[in-house]
Amino acid sequence: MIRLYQYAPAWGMNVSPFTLKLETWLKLSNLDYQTIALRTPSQSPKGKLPFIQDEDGTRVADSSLIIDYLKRTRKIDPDHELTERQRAEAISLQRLFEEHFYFVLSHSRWIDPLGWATTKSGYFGFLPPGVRDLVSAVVRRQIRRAQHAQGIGRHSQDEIYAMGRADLRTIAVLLGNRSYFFGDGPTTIDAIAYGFLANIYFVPIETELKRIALEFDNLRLYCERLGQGLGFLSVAAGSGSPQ
Ligand SMILES: N[C@@H](CCC(=O)N[C@@H](CS)C(=O)NCC(=O)O)C(=O)O
Repeated sequence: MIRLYQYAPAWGMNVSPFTLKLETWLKLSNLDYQTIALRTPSQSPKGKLPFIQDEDGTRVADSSLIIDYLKRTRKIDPDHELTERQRAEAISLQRLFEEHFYFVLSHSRWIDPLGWATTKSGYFGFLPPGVRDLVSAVVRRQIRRAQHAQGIGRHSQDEIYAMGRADLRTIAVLLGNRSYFFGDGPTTIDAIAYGFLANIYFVPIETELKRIALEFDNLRLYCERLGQGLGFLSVAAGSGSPQ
């Protein structure tokens, strides 16, 4: 069975957009997997999570490279019916989520004081109080540096959230009132979208970014439908509740 290494859950939820993307993809591809919860990414071949270990011991890191590897080795491809144009649109959207929106989301959790209070208790609550303050401050400083190097950390919070709103509006317009981004069934871009959007709607980090996301009803309903369909959200729990 595939061993999927990801972060330990917080609030009962897979709180990394990249690991939730991969877990969603595994579910929509009907592949069996076992999750292994880690507190740090230090075991990963690339120093980030997720990574997988296959039955023969092969280790692959990076959610997209893992998906390519599984498509190849399992001879499955939820994207096989996409046209060239749809593939191009999917890549553009993926880059929007992963290379831009990710940093807005990361700002809302790690830098915005409102988000940080919740992130700190949710991610580091397992540590005793003194150690928690120290460790969380070190990780927060690393993330602040990474955001500065990437560039987003040089903008004001208002500017960052305005960019987030533009990202979400773009995603909402491209989805429209369809059930999936392309065709009648989920493809890889739906796994990516779920990984990121569920990490806003269903995680109890209450920031301006979540308020903005809640303006886009079609995205919220899409996430609830996907989450229920894939068994991440229980129907009885209703909207916004993790499983
Ligand atoms: N391109 C990678 C990105 C993975 C990623 O950024 N993972 C974050 C968590 S959301 C991480 O492990 N960060 C740890 C670090 O940067 O030290 C993928 O698609 O898997």
